[in-house]
Amino acid sequence: MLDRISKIPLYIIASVLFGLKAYILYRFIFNISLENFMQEIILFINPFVSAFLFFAIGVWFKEKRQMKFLRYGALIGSIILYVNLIFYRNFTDFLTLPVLFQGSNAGDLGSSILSLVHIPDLLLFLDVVIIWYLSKKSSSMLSIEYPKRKKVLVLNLSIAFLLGNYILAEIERPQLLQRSFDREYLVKNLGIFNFHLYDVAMQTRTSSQKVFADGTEIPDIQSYVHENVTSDEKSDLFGIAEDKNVIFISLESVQSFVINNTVNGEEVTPFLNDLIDDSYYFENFYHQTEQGKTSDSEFLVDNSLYPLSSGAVFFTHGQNEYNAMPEILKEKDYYSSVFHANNKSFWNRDVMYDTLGYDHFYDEDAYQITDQNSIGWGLKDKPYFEQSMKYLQSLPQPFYSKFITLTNHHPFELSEEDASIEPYDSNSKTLNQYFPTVRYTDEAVEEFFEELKQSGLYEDSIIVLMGDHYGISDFHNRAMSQYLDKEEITPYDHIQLQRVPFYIHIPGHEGEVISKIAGQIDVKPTLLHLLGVDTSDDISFGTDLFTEDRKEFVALRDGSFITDDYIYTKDQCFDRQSGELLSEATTAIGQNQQDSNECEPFVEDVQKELSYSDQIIYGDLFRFYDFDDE
Ligand code: GP9
Ligand code: MN
Repeated sequence: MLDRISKIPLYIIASVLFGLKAYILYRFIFNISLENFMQEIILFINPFVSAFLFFAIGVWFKEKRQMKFLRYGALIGSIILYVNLIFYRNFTDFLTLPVLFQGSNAGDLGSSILSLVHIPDLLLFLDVVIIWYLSKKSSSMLSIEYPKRKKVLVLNLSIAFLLGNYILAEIERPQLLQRSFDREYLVKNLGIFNFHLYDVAMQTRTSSQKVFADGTEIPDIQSYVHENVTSDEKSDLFGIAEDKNVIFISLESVQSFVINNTVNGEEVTPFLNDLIDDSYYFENFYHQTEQGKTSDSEFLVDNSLYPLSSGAVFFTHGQNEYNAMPEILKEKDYYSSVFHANNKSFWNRDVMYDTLGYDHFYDEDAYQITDQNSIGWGLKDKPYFEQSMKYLQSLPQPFYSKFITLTNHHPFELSEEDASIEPYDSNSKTLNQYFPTVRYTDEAVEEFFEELKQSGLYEDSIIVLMGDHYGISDFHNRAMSQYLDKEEITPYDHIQLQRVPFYIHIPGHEGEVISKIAGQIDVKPTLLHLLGVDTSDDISFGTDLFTEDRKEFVALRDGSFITDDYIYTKDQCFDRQSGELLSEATTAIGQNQQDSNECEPFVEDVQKELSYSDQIIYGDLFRFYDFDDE
């Protein structure tokens, strides 16, 4: 037996043994959720790819050292896996650097650690024992002294494997690394070790940016905010909802174009249409999210700061100091919570919600999720609201509770019995299916309103509804132009399609339709003012939507913007009302941008504002600023 094995170099044996162990661990102990066959395959491949990537480095060493490298490599690798396992048993999450060094999570483990160690865990070190034994027993047979050419070949091979793994992962989850949405996804697709490398790289980048900040940047930002953003004027509605509960509903992927619109002759959102009649409804309200999608919209709402132009700030800066809505409301004795039936580490929510000051996160573990009551991304919106009610009723009041719906998420799957309207008919399956799922969410919200009324919570609450971001991307422009009965979707139309519904429903108030331009950045000051909280000392970039004295533009994260009169995007300036192209920046070499560009005066301000917001986040500037003392 040993004879036969001896023909195989030890670094290959180690890769196979270690890879197999890691696979078993991922598949059966970490309980990583697998949604399709492709994910099964990737999960099977990646442990071997990572193991090979590491152990193949051994060929560069001489015999003795090679054996030592493999022995200790296997041991350290196993320890890393094991530490993750212990952490996972307690937190159902994977370790990250901040959690290890600054977070309270790892510290919490202290006393309970013994209960997390199980005797059969020793089996996890079986491969180390085998590798150790083989390397001592028959090191001369198993060690490989390759000529340089072969060493390079092995190296290339391991890189090729890694690349292959990465490409498969990208096909499964486009922009996996740039968007970095979920630790479980990263581990599932790339393995724990590559995930740790990625985490280290990301954290190093973040902390190096922080190192150069010292707080001297704040006065400039503050004076910009005072001059251009905040206003001393208080609206008539200031304090109107003092001490009321706030129920915030984030409507997954709902865009404004479905509101008061029909498909195949049927209303798409009958409930949301009716709700306009007794709510403040903002018809020119834009989402300002980027790659962080829902999490970006949450970030905007709670902080009135912009998300980042790439990556999800929930992930990259989840440990910064903020002055978020839950923290501010805590001073007014509000209890803040989030209801969302998804994996808690998605978008790093578990960590970020702590940072933002939420008291509790009802994640998927709080819900009874079965095959019957879920579709697509998870629990369907109707049972989700229904199951949330008991928790909501048990909360101390006043509360700030955020609900994040899920059913109307790409690829907009819906079971037949849940579909009240027929899909649209175009070349885009995505757009076609969008309408019935939006309708489903509309019905779920209607039922939720009923439940709120029955529970008696309704009267003591204000209910805020907001679309989080677009659901139909530019990729479906052809179908979209067909639906909107337009020849094509121009850059102007594209910006107008970034409008999402925004409602503030105050029971007993008539409300009104408000046409002024607005954005997600404005939600925080608007809500805080309704609750009677003075925000003049906050550093944020939004304005109370009920005051007259407002900032002149709504900036989108890519530098596009909307003013009362103009829409600017891709170096083109349009008339906001008519959509007429007013001027285009000339980019030809030797020519300067046209001075006649009506949008030009705002371009710089928008850039300045976005970069101030970025500075706050990259420099973690709020750690130098004491909001309480102001
Ligand atoms: C996931 C949900 C959807 O928990 O918020 O995420 P999205 O892809 O829309 O950002
Ligand atoms: Mn979303």
